[in-house]
Amino acid sequence: MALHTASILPSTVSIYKEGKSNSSLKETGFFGVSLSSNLKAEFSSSLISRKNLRKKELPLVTIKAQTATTSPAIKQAAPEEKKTLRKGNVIVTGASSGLGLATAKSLAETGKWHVIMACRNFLKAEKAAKSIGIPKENYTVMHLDLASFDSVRQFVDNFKRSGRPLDVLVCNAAVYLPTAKEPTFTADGFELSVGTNHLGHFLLSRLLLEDLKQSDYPSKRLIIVGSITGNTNTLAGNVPPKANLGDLRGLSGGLNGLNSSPMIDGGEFDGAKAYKDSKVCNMLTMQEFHRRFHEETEITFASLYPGCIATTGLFREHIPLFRLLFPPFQKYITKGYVSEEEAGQRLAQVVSDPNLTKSGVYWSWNKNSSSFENQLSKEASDAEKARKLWEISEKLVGLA
Ligand code: LMG
Ligand code: NDP
Ligand code: PMR
Repeated sequence: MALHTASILPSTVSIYKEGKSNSSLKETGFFGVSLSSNLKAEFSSSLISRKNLRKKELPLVTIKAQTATTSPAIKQAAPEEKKTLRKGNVIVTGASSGLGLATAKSLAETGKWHVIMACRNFLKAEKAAKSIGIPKENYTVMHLDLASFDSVRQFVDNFKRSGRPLDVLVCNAAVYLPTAKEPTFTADGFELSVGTNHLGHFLLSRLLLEDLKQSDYPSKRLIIVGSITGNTNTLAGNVPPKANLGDLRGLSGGLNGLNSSPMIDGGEFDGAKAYKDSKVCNMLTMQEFHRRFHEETEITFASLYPGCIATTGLFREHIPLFRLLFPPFQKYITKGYVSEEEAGQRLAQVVSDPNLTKSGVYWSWNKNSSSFENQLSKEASDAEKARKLWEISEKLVGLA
């Protein structure tokens, strides 16, 4: 059922591609992040010893050992020494359009990353990768439908069988159903927005955590895309309906719309709210991962708000008037607009910049397009709620 629901969604309209940043709210940004400065992410090879390189190895990239000496976390190598650093392997969910596709491109074209595009529509992803010009040796499309736990498990099995190490996982895919009058559900019977955006990613991340832990890459990361609209400490987060997880009673009940509400807080179905709630879950999950696993695994856990990418497929279900007015509104009035390309460079920065290794951080960009650690709302940083969310979620996905 979920698969069917997913496959009938029409594709996006692109109207505007560029924009300026916000000056009053620090959450947004402007151009100025060049690929070269963002992706100067060569890590010192001194951390990569030959014994660490795995058997089924991928093409190697040669870098100069001194390129990454600016990062305090990285040991300095002898100046003359040249060593090899294998390509990083990054899984990006929902890389068939919008932010995920732009991120895949930004990473793949550096030649330093192999991007596993984890997508529900294989053909669409292949076509998108080709048409945007992602070098074919730098990506692989693998099927993943986050609206089905079976599919998530199947994807993880397939990935493990591929023999690739996993260095970074980016949980990017999402659905937004603002005009739905009635809830729709995942294959496992959970309301589709929270089921896809949160529960699917929660299961995926949990199942791949061990792989990330095993990675010998200089910096391994788990990144979950958040948003300003889930944060009620911002103007955008106060546009109704506002995110609110309440006491999680609907989630505890299974979000099935039968004997429980399809909404996390137990209220009436509202598609826009369900999306914003799912983003709060994403941001809480990132922090809970950090608290539980950062010290032990040395994985960097991070979230971000990439800016308002008003032209993506995220708004495909919104009314045509909204899709027409939203980009100029964000571009000229809120100044929160960011192009897909720019947003992709920002997420690529969170994946690969050696300066962004701090864990537990929610990144945003200011008007000069410099990244900064942003403050989450009270609810989105509530540690007790994060713990409860974690515990309920692991029951729902069958891990506890
Ligand atoms: C609801 O509808 C759905 O019903 C609900 O289910 C849920 O999905 C929810 O949060 C999601 O949305 C949304 C509906 C009502 O919004 C719209 O469809 C409008 C989208 C916003 C676009 C605003 C258009 C404004 C006109 C912009 C024109 C662009 C031209 C740029 C050219 C500039 C040239 C320099 O949304 C609401 O929330 C209701 C709000 C009512 C909208 C009123 C718009 C006011 C715009 C605010 C700006 C005020 C500042 C003006 C100053 C201008 C100075 C230059
Ligand atoms: P898009 O709709 O362009 O991209 C969403 C991607 O998710 C698509 O590739 C879509 O696949 C995929 N997807 C949806 N459902 C599933 C599923 N069940 N299984 C696997 N993949 C799925 O939107 P954006 O690029 O805008 O969104 C990307 C992320 O950015 C989201 O997490 C969103 O919340 C976040 N974000 C977006 C903002 C914006 O302004 N656009 C602002 C802040 C955050 P398909 O191509 O097959 O439809
Ligand atoms: Mg919002 C002041 C800045 C600002 C920013 C950065 C956003 C981002 N928005 C802002 C303001 C406003 N928005 C104002 C003043 C309004 C009332 C007119 C407004 C309305 C609005 C709507 C109807 N905005 C929206 C919608 C949506 O349907 C989008 C949404 O909520 O998706 C969940 C949306 C968004 N505004 C944003 C961003 C980033 C979004 C969408 C994407 C997301 O959070 O993932």
